[in-house]
Amino acid sequence: MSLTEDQIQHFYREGYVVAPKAVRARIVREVMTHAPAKARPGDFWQPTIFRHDAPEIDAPIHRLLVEPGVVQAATQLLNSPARVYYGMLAVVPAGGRGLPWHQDNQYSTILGGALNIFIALSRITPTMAMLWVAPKSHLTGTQPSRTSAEHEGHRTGVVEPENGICLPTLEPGDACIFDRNTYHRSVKNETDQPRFAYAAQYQADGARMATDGKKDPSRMRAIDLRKQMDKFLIGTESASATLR
Ligand SMILES: O=C(O)CCC(=O)C(=O)O
Repeated sequence: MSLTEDQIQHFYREGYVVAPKAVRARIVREVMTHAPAKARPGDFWQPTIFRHDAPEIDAPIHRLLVEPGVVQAATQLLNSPARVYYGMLAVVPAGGRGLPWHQDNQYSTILGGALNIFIALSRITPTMAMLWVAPKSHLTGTQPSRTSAEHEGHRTGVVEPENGICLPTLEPGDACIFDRNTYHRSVKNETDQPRFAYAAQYQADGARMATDGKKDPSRMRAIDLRKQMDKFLIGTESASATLR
C-alpha cells in the first residue's frame, strides 16, 4: 500500500489517517483462520502480544507486522526504515469493553518517530468497540497519565481529550494509522460478535527510548524480521523480496 501525499499530510496534520485496503484480503483471511482461537471468555479487551525473542510463536497472526503494504506505509510516514516496536492481536469479546483514552507514549515513551497501525481483521462498525481518535492531540506531545481504575493494567490520560471522533466502519484489511502521541480509545462492543483487530507498531530507524536515551536493540528492522518470519510461514507467500 503506497500512501498518497494527501494521506501523508493528513497523518502529520491530524495525527491519524485512515488507509483503506492496507492488508490484502487473502492475508486477512489467512490470519483469521488462526485469530478466533485466541478469543477468551471475558468482558474486556484481550491482547495476544508478539514476542521479539520468540517470533515463531503465533507467526501466522503476527505476520501482519511484516506485511509489505503495512511496512511500506510505516516507512513512508516515518521517512526511514521501519523498526518493529510492538505487535498484538486485539480482541474485544461480544459485550466486552475496550481501552480508555491514552497515548501509546504514555506506556513507554519513544522519541524520534513512532506510530501504530490499527488493522481491522473483521468488519468493525461504530458499535463494535470501534477505534476513536482525538484529531491533533499529537501536537501537544506526551501528556501526564495515570493507571486506569476501571481498566486493570492500563493507563489513561489525566485529562481526557474533548474532541474525540469515532471512526467510520472499517472493512477487513482497512487500517487507521496514528502517531504514538495521538490520543485514542475503544468503547464497548455492543454486538454479539467478537471484534478482531491487530495493532502493528513501528518506530523510526533512529528512534530512542526516553528512559535512557538508548536505541532498543531488540527492535529489528521489519525487513530483517520478515526474513526470520518467512521460515515460520512455509507454504504461504513470501514477501521479503518486495520489502524495502
Ligand atoms: O484494540 C483497541 O481497541 C485499541 C488498541 C490500542 O489502544 C492500541 O493499540 O494502543
